[in-house]
Amino acid sequence: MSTAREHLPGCPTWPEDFAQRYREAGYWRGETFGQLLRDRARDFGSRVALVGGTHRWTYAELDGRVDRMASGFHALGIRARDRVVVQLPNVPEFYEVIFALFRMGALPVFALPAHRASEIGYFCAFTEAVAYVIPERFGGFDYRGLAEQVKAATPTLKHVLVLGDAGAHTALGSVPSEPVTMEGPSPSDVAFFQLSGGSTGVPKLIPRTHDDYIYSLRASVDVCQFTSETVYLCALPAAHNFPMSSPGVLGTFQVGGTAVMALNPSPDVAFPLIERERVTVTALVPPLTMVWLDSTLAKKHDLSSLKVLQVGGARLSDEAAARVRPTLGCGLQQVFGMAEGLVNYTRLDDPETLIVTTQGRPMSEADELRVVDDDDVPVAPGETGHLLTRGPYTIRGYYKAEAHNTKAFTTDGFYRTGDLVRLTPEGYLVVEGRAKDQINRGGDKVAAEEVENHLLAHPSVSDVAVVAIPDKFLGERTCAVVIPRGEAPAPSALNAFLRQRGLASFKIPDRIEFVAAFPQTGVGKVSKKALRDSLRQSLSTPSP
Ligand code: OOB
Repeated sequence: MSTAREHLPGCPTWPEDFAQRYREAGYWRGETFGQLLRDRARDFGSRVALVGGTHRWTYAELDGRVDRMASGFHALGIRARDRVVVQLPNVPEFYEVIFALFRMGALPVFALPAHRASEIGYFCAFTEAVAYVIPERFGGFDYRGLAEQVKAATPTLKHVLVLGDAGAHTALGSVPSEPVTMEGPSPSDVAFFQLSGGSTGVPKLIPRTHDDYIYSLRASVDVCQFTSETVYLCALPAAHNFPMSSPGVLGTFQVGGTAVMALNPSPDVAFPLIERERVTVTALVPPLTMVWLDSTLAKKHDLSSLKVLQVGGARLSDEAAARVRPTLGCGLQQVFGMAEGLVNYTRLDDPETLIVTTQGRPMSEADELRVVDDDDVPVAPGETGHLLTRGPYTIRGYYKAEAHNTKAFTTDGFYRTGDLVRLTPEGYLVVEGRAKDQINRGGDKVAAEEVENHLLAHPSVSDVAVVAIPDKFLGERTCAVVIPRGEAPAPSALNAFLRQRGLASFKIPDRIEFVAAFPQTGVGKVSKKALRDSLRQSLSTPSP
């Protein structure tokens, strides 16, 4: 990557001519997250920014808390560019922590609550993290033990900060201190790392800059018509790119609106919050949309404030899409996005057929799209092909992944999304499938190779291929097809093995099948396509 300027070592950025163009066009305005919150506190000080648990923080309060948390982090020895793995559920403190890190130029690494020792250990080691922020417990899981294990294995990790009872670690509540003045980061600096759904053995880290991400917020709030009257319900995990910035909670802050945190996206938690806080917009993945559509609770709560339900992360069926307005009484917006950048939205005033049958169009006129065949040659209009994209908020490379970047990006900087799409005559995208070796489990992304590598470590596994099998509810589930070494082990033993290795539970195979050999392609590679086809056939045939 000769043209890429290096900021934080290992983070490819945009070539200077592109950066200049994006600045001149007004996409990158030289803003930082620390300043953004300061400006909102000035303009909307007494308005409520965040609601969650027993907290109701105004913009002024949030801004003050962020200053004190940043000073506390500084007192602990955390400095600009230090990496901090943040693994918090949907609590207001999530934003207190990440804005404090933004303000001091330290870099959050956004882990999901579902991640376990395998993922967290990797994030901490790979980024040489100095701190790890966790809740005491969440979803029946005690994170303090996990932190103990990760800390013992990661020499750089100096602090474990716990929301709640800290046990042997440091209480997050004890960190804030009197504000001191700190030099902030520069707008072109990397602000944080998002995680890639990935298709390789280890998750890839996505460096996003203040400039590029804040532009994505501005473009998002514009398309989605967020205003200071917007009340956004954050029901998906706050660390994920969708509820973070499409337009999500950060987009809500961008315009001075109110974000409401739901610890759980289920109707019994979300519906009362919608009613009580007069929520106007929220975002879900397709399986949760089905749960909401089928919930009898919809009639028991006043959901009339809800104007728009955004759905994305995985393909929503046209049938489910058509049910949203009649069932929930709100509009639907389809969102096809990726943590690497590009986000497509159907527009609020689009004809219902476009909203129901497409995944929208790019949010920015500066998004460049190519739909190409296997040889990178553009397909005929309307044909299905690989989606490539480049633009002012799409990364030019993953963190410290030089070899992988040469495959994941074209030489002229287009990101290979791995998605198979078709463009409609109106210029809207329809997601037709996927070329990347990934299973999309209702929005949760599982990299086949990552699970395969873990299974290969089991003494009874000679070879393994992890593939998607169709599923009515999740869209896809994972199936591990195993060639055993000797006698086949019990599937439950293999899954227990994976759990013991600390793999997030959404990556544990839903099904394990044993075979004597894999179907092969012409050149002798495992044909995952043939495997999927034969599984589909055998699974749809009722067993005798
Ligand atoms: C979102 O981000 P990621 O990084 O978890 O996953 C991105 C991938 C896409 O490449 C595509 O394969 C799939 O998720 N995807 C969809 C989709 N939205 C995402 N596939 C079909 N239809 C859709 N509507 O998932 C994400 C990030 C920002 C906003 C929304 C979703």
